Amino acid sequence: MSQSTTKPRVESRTKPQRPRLHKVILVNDDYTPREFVVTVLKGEFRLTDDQAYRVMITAHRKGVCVVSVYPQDIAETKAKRATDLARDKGYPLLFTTEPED
Ligand code: TYC
Repeated sequence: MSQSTTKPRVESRTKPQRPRLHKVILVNDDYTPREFVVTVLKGEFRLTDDQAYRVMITAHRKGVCVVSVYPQDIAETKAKRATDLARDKGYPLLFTTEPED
């Protein structure tokens, strides 16, 4: 009877990678009041007054701004909650998510 002498390889060649983080992106529109955007950024994303104003004004001037990065499920939940807050008030404000590079 032949026996295998190959040692089982227990270590993988590459280290397990951490799951990629996802960006939450704030999208500009012409209707949502600036103050409301700042309030949502502070409440949902825990930004300071100053951080929230800077993110809002960057989106206002450039069209979009990255708010923060999180694991995918947290990014998607926060983007949805923030977008839903705006919908409740009748504003078209939008937060999207995408994988970090
Ligand atoms: N552009 C809006 C206004 O002039 C303000 C605003 C800023 C809306 C950023 C959305 O993501 C946004 N009232």
